[in-house]
Amino acid sequence: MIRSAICEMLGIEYPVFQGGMAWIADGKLAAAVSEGGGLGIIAAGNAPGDYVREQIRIAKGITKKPFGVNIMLLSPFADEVAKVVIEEKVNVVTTGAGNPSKYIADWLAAGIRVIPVVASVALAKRMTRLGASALIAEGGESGGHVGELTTIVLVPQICDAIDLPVIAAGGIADGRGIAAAFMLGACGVQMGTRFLSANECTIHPAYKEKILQATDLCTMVTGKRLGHPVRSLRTPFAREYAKAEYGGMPDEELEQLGTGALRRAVVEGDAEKGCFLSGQVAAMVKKEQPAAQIVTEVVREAEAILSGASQWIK
Ligand code: TUI
Repeated sequence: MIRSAICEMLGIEYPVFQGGMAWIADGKLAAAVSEGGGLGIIAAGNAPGDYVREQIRIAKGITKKPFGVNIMLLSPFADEVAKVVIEEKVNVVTTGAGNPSKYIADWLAAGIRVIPVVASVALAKRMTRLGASALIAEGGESGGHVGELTTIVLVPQICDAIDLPVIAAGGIADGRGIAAAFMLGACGVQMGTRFLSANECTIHPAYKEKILQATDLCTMVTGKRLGHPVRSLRTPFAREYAKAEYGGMPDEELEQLGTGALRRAVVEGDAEKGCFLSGQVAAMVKKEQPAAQIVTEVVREAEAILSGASQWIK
C-alpha cells in the first residue's frame, strides 16, 4: 500500500492529488476524487469568491473527506478567494501561477494546510521559510501555466533543497509515473489531464473526445512572449495564437485574442476558437471512468511496480 507522509498529514488514503484545473475542477469532481481516497481540489481559476464558496459547499454536501481549493494567483479575484477559503474552513489550499507569500500567514492562522505549486528551487525555499506544509513541484510537461524545468529534473532538486513532503506533478498519468515520482524523492503525485476523462468531469464532450484521441505530439506551449506560457492541445486556436505571438501582434491585441478561449473549450467545445488545456500525457488517457476508479487504478499499478522493483537488482 503506497501510504506516505502526505497521507498522514492530510488524512487521505492515497497520495494522489487531482490538479486544480481552472474552469474544470468543480466541487463535484473534487468530491468524487476525495471520496475515492485521493485529494480532490476545486479550482478557483478566474472565478469570483461567490462561485468558489458555492463549489466548496457542493463538495461538502457530497463528501466528509478532506479536499482542497486551488487559487490561481493571476486571477483578479485572488484576494477575495483567499478570504473565502478561510471563512469556509477548507482543509488544504494549493496555489498556482505565482507567489502566494502575502496570503500564507492568514491561511496558517486559520489552520489551513498550505501547499504551493512551485516550478523553481528559489520559490520552494521561500515557501518553506513562510510555513508551507508541503510543496507541489510541477514540471513543464503539465497542462496550463507551465514553468521551464521538466518534472524529472525539478523534483529531485526540490527534494534536495527543502525538508518538506514533495508532491510531483507534470507528465504523470498512471502508476508508472507515480512509481517514477517516488524514485525521484516525491511522496505523492498530482494529476490533472488524467482526470479530464473522469465521468464526474463536466467539460464539453468534444473536449473529452479530443483528449481521448490525442497523440504524443499533440500539445504545444503558447504565451511565452507575455510572460505566461500555457500548454494546450495543438488546435487551430493555438496555432493562430502562436502565429500572432511571433508575428508581431501588439500585446493588448494578443491578450484580447486569448480572452475567453478556455471557456469556449470547456463550455462550448469550440474546436476552432477554444483553448483546450492539456498536459503532454493526453495520449496516455485511454478511457472514460469514474474518478474514484482512476485513483485506485493508478495506485494499484504503482504498487505492483514498486513491489517488483527489486527485479532490476541482481
Ligand atoms: O497554475 C498552474 N496551471 C494553470 S493556471 C491556469 S489559468 C491561466 N490563465 C491565464 C494565464 C495563465 C494561466 C491554467 N493552468 N499550475 C501551477 C504552476 N505554477 N505551474 C507553474 C507555476 C509557477 C510558475 C512560476 C508558480 C510560480 C512561479 O513563479 C512565481 C514567482 O514569483 O517566483
